[in-house]
Amino acid sequence: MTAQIHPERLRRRLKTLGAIGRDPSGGITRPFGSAADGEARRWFFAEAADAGLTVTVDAAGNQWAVWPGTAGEKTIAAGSHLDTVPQGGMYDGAAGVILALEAIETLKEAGYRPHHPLAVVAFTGEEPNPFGLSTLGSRLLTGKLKAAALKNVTDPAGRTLAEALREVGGDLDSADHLTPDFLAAFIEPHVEQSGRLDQAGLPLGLVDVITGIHRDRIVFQGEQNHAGTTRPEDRRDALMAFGEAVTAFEALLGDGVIGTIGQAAIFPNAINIVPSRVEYVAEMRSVDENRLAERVQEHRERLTRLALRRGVTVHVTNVLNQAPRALHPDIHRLLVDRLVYRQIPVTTLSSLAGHDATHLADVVPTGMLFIRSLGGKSHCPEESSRLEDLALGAQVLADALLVLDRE
Ligand code: HGY
Ligand code: MN
Ligand code: MN
Ligand code: MN
Repeated sequence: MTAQIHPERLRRRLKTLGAIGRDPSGGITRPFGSAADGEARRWFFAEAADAGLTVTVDAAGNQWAVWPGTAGEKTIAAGSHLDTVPQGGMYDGAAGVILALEAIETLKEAGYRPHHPLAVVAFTGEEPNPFGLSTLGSRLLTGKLKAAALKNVTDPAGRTLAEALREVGGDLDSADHLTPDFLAAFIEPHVEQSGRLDQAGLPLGLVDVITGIHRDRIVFQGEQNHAGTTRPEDRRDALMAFGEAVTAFEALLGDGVIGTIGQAAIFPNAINIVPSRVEYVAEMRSVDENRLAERVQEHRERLTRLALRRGVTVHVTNVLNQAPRALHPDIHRLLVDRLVYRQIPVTTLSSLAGHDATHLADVVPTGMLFIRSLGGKSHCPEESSRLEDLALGAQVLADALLVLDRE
């Protein structure tokens, strides 16, 4: 039985989904809770219904498009996320959902009769969003986030997370009853988001470990004062403290630890006032859990010392502390076999991007299939992958689902 992938259907879906939330500069902005996210969700359900799948939303707003099995076994799922970063590209997340849809649809068209239910999943809010909770849907599904602790979460406009979930068919109140126990396996196809496959001239790759991610929200609190009349020795300048902190942060990176400060705000942000407060998020990532913990600790100690010296206060709140996650060897071996079967050279990479697969991997046999990112660019409008690589990825995924279903 061979399922024939339809590259033109892939192209059409990538194009139509890629138009949702795209602005004239070409960047796509589709955070969870936005109108564009809602439009992408409706788009997915329409495409899945066209493919003859049964579509549902769970309490976390995760979307499931299911092809019922014949033997009532546990579900084999594949997918990713539809939401994006601000000014993002059209492949991060979207490609994984579209490839999963294509793989299952071609199996269906080939007349295959699945033993297990086969499902496409689009997880809620994988990216950081106005509610400050990334990988929201996969963490609620697997109990890594407890709904009861999220009752007072709002976006900056004051809209509650509960309302935003209700609007997409979820229900925060019952999200704590979610369980991944109905899943037999999960495979997340995803663009690589770095340049290793492109440099190696390979269309696809596998993943053995997903990076740990540690995010601290940091506030320097100094004293607002006049930019001209306040003597240097009287200043408690939050911005100068921030500047020194950035240099100290950068000095801690390297040797397997990568870090970013991508978001910062200055208060009151006026050209002739000594800044009283700076709020920002410092993020470190590594596949080495101990090394990551050491650098985080050292970073926090340096912040305390420099704040003291500068007469400002520093407040650190941890917003994410995600350990590195190894993926399942059986799923990895299955994907290796399917790449060999398709005569595609096998390479296995670590992922320094975070994924929903991280949260599935300790409760369900989980694997990831990387598709080459041209020039290694991602989280930007220039993100790009070749249709033929994506079609090959869908083909390998369809092959893998077939083998998994027959186990
Ligand atoms: O941040 C990440 O690595 C992912 O794109 N959410
Ligand atoms: Mn991303
Ligand atoms: Mn992603
Ligand atoms: Mn079985």
